[in-house]
Amino acid sequence: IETTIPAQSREIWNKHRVQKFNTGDEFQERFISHVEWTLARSLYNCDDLAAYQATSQSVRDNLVIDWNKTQQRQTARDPKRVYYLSLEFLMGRALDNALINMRTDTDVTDVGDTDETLTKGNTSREMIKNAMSELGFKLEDILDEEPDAALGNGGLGRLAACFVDSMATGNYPAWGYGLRYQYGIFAQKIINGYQVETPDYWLNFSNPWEIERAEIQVPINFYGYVDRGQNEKSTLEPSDWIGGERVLAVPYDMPIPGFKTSTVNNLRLWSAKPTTEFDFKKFNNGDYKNSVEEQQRAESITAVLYPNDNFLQGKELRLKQQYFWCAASLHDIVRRFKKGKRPWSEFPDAIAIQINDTHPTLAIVELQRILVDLEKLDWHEAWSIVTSTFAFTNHTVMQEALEKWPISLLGHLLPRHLEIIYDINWFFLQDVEKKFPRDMGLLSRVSIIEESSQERQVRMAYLAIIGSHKVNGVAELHSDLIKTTIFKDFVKIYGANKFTNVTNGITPRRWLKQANPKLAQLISETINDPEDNYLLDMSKLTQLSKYAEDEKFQKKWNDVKQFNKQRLADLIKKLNNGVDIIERDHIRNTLFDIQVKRIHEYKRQQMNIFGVIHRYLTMKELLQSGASIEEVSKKYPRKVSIFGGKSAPGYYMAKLIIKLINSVAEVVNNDKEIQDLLKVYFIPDYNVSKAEIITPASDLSEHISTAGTEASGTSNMKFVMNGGLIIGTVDGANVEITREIGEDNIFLFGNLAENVDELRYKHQFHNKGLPASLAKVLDAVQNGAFSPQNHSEFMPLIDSIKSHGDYYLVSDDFEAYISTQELVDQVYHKDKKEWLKKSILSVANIGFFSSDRCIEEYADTIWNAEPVKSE
Ligand code: NBG
Repeated sequence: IETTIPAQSREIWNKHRVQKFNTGDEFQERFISHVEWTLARSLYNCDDLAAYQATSQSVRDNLVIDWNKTQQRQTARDPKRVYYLSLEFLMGRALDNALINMRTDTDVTDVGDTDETLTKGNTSREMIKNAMSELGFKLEDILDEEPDAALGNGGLGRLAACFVDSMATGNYPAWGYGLRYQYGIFAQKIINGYQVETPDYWLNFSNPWEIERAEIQVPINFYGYVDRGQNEKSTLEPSDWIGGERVLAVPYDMPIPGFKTSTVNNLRLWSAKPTTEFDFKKFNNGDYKNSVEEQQRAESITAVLYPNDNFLQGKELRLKQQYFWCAASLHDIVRRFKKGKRPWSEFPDAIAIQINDTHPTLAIVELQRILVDLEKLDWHEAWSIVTSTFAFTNHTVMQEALEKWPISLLGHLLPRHLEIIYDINWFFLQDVEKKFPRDMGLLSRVSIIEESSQERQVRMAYLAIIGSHKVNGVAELHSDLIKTTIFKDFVKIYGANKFTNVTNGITPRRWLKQANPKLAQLISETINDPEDNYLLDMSKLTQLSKYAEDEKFQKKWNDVKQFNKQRLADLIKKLNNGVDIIERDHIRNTLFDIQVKRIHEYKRQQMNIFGVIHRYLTMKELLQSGASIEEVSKKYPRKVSIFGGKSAPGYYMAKLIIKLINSVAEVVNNDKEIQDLLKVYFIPDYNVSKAEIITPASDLSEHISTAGTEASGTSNMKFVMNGGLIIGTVDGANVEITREIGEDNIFLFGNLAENVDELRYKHQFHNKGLPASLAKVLDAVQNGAFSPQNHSEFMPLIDSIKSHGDYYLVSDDFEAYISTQELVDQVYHKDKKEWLKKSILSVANIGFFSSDRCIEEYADTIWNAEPVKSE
């Protein structure tokens, strides 16, 4: 590798080469030096926050050494590189994960001549825990000081975070590219039962996990016009995009350590800065204040994450974010490619770019612009390079989430890009016309430009398909659905091979080892894997099957669950102003029923809370008809219904669902008559670090979306990996989870995706009436049972079912839901052994859902990329 350091100086560099800390003692030395030098503190004023900072800095030092080596190795070997473009990376906390993944030099127990190097399961983390305790700190408290990096909304962003973990673990030369929002997803407060949003200024205490690359400044342009020259040259020729606004993109790098490997990859997040260019015109006009203000506005581009999940809010600033990030990332990618001095035709052999949903679709247009306008390649040659480089993942079939941008907005912000989009469309439609002559309907259906709406719009998903060589969905059902519904015409045009499936996965390092250390320990003991190699090969978990009915093992398994339920009860107590929701002695025989995810009508938290209300009303009826509390408890044994999740700030119905949950909790939790048989709790501010406590504590979790609406879901995988059972619909990845763990081990119910259209149609044109169970619930709600001050408060939730066509089919699935819940109660309380067997068998067979498997599939079938191993 090239360097500007003269040969004779290199010896000195080598002599003073930095080194990792490898022992607890060395860690302590490093820690103290960071307390003194980095934080300018000392023994006399080192609190938990400072200790967190100093620990993170020290761990980061180790990671940076491997980070540098990884980058040097990749530069030297020049393998095909993968770039994962995602507008969201919901990383959560970094320190504990780094402690689990990090390798010290002494962790290497067997280097040999194979590629495999092994580390002991717990060494780094245990070592640091002890070293910290000698320094006077408790590791758990220190870990708790870290704010979540919450640069995402939900599943899509968390998937990207799991993917970077797996790409590093699999030694792929792969970088993530995203935005460094100053404000992540808002923090949720619950005030009088309502969601209130407060800003998440996560960079408040500086971020030890990022490395600012202030020396890299990529200029990004907006607005202006295209100069077509004197003789009005064609838009297919190299064109000049002139004038407009200019901002700088500055990268911040986050090291991403793989597990049991020295590979440390990079997550590069861009931040917007004003240019230092001097605007003479403004200055001469005496408009100094305005020119400063304009410059300051630059920073607003990366100020805030848009807080919508599965919903497009077509704001100009959002489009600006998208272009800013795509242009900066491509500039970086192209610069790196050009260093290799390879011909342009080899670009797709050197680089694969995965676009996470349609948010990065402008990257396709930007690469075409770079190749045609700046590198002067012929249009068609350029386009063939572009389409061989990109691949596109679709994450939803829901109309309101599919991105469309008005022509006027796009053309104003990015005049040259709009021209390029028109030309891409023109050539595409010509091809279609050749293949399917005179099919005007088809042409207008597949055109990138939608003409039918009032404003002409650019359909980003179509542009993404046309600009990519592969398109994938995120679970089998979803990938089938996109081929038969929203992208049907494109299957006709391109053939089915362009479309594929890669079922989502999750990283078992964070979601098993880190979130559930007790279960991880039991597993590694049981399958005799003290070095935790099963976390790399989850098929090893099948060895648990043989203990599924072993009473001693079941007891240990149950003890772990009890511990985790206790841990969640502690968290809830803390969040609930020190008041217990579930009495301590009752935790053991209380079923923890959990639904945590974004609040969305299609995810049907409303059905869950209606189910809770149904249970409550029926319990009260039984009591009124003279039954004793013991008799009631036979039918409805102890249960706590736990909810959590954020609503988009502008999503009225979702916010009303949150309010209803809290109002029901208020009534139910204070009803002495039902004693402690039923409790309801809404956990405020659900996020990644809370999920790590919540997930391991479930007996049952709910994944009950209307069939055909949840593309995959990933929390379903997390819950099962932690020994919880699922109540769910035949939707998203639930289908494959069932296939893997066996249909005896999951509680499925409800209508199938194939029947949804017909059911919706019936609601529109025939009044089907409500099942009695649901009618009872809705009457109670309507009569103010949970809103005595304002009986009509929850009317919109009732109307959506009764009067507006019940789009999410709550009335169609309600009875099956209720009876399946009753079945759950029976198994849980009457046949604990059966329950534990199901739980053990589920974990034994969940290996397929490791994100390592996903990444391998992407690498083999889409990227054509190989790992780069260290030795
Ligand atoms: C979400 C889906 C989930 C899926 C994640 C990750 C969007 C647009 N889609 O079902 O709703 O698990 O993507 O693929 O956020």
